[in-house]
Amino acid sequence: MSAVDATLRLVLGDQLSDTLSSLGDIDLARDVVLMAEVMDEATYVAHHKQKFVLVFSAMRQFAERLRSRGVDVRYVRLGDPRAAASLNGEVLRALEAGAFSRVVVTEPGEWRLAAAFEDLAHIAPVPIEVRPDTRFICSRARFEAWAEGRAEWRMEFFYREMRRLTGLLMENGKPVGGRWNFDPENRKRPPKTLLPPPRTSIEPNRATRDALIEMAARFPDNFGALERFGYPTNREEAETVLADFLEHGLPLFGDYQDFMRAGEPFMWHGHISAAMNLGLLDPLQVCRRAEAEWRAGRAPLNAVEGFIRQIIGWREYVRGIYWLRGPDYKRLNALGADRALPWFYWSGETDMACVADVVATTRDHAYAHHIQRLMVTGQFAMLLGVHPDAINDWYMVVYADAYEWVELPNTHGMATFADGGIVGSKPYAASGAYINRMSDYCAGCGYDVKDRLGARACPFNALYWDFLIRHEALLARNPRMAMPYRGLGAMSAAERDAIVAKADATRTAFGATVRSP
Ligand code: FAD
Ligand code: DLZ
Ligand code: SF4
Repeated sequence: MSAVDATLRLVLGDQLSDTLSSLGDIDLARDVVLMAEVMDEATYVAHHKQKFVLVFSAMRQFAERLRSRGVDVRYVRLGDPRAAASLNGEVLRALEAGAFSRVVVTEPGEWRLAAAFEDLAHIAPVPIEVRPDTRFICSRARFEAWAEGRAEWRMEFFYREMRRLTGLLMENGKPVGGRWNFDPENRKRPPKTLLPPPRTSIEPNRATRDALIEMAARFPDNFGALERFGYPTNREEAETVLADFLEHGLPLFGDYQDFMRAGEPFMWHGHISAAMNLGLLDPLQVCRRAEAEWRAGRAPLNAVEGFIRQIIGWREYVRGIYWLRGPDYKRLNALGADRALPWFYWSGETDMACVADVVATTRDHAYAHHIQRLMVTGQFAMLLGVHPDAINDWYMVVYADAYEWVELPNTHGMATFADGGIVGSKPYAASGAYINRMSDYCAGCGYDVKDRLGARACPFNALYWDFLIRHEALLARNPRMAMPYRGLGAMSAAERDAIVAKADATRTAFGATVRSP
């Protein structure tokens, strides 16, 4: 073999896994792994400060991990004066610097980069081989085959296929416990005296401490605070967080997964999405560990099934939808939403106790749990009529686990119905009563959750009914919306007018004005 048979292997910032397909057949004697911190990735959205620290600290440690195994790593740091702005630029620079016969990369997590790698293939002097991302349980081809010929792509049916495929919580081809889904048991309100388990916040290691100082200086104006950074940045630290969750969080994960408590960001949730999306935890292994907790009698089935469903169900499903629907998915705006995002989504300065708490948590931890993202910030933006681009941008910016393959279908599909029903069969629209039932926010809020039209009426209430009025033509025939539309039907014309006026005044007061095109 000549030197020219060497392969350049590009590893992206969210591909920090020992089992990565692009590394599988590495030749330690010849090949070079390229990892590059580049401005294009740092700026295509204005990431939360904690996401920078997380990604760059984790990338740097992964490079060292590879080196310790004898891999020749070409690592380019942000700020290197020779560095190119883009990943493609770095690949071309590496190809100029060494003799390689091909470039191998695992498929990226966003259309944006998939298109960039296609462009690269046209200009690079050697072939570019893009390999499937085998860290996901369902390949893109398998998801396409599942979706083919189905009128609706509901997660629940996809999830059952994933249970059969993985054998998780299955016995003799049937779901353990006789049911696929234990969600009806998972909507409880914890007693006030029951405190969520204390969380393992990882003490920043050397690489993370350096990144904390560097990123604070590089990106001082980005959203978010760094003081409470506690993310795991390597595989061992991620294992510690997972073990802590399995022991202390999982047993009650199911019961209280939909509940929100002021000042308690993590409740009984895993707080593992950022590590999993980077590749520090393997999703199937995480699920097998959770299943083992049930088999050992340490966690009940409703918790373990609910948790596993989030990963082999929702996580795999949203990725499948993202790739299946293509880059145009992002441009859907089924509800014709055209408003600006209120400034308090960034500042947290609002009298709405629920929104203020979720924004504060988001600022301090680059995290909020699912129901906070869905039913507080997400659906409130939908009720206001905020343009999908503004909402997507916010979700991409503010969370440490944000990558478009997972953020977009959740935001566009689940939280705001901008996709018109591809992900969800109906919008997740609710009045303040829902938040009152599923949180302790309203008791400490300046607004009155029981009031619809008064000066201190909970803003969700008029906006909810106004939402039903505005989208009557689209939604009233949806069988799953029959109940709310019966409620609306019982209102007088004067009541409806008063709701519309109150909702308009709320939009104006909150700065949710019509965006210029
Ligand atoms: P847990 O509640 O402990 O759940 C366990 C794991 O299941 C999570 O770590 C995650 O990997 C997976 N999971 C749970 N729900 C979902 C879901 N709906 N879609 C995909 N995976 C899921 N998740 C992201 O990873 N990145 C995002 O950018 C993102 N954006 C979101 C935007 C909106 C509007 C909504 C409603 C949800 C979004 N989610 C996103 C999904 C979900 O909210 C997060 O995965 C979850 O809150 C992460 O916290 P956790 O690890 O404590 O999850
Ligand atoms: C998120 C991120 C950031 C901030 N920076 C880099 C980078 O400099 N180099 C890199 O390879 N990856 C980075 N990433 C992760 C990528 O943005 C991610 O691979 C794509 O968004 C695809 O999911
Ligand atoms: Fe949120 Fe309304 Fe409850 Fe206040 S009263 S916390 S605004 S739902």
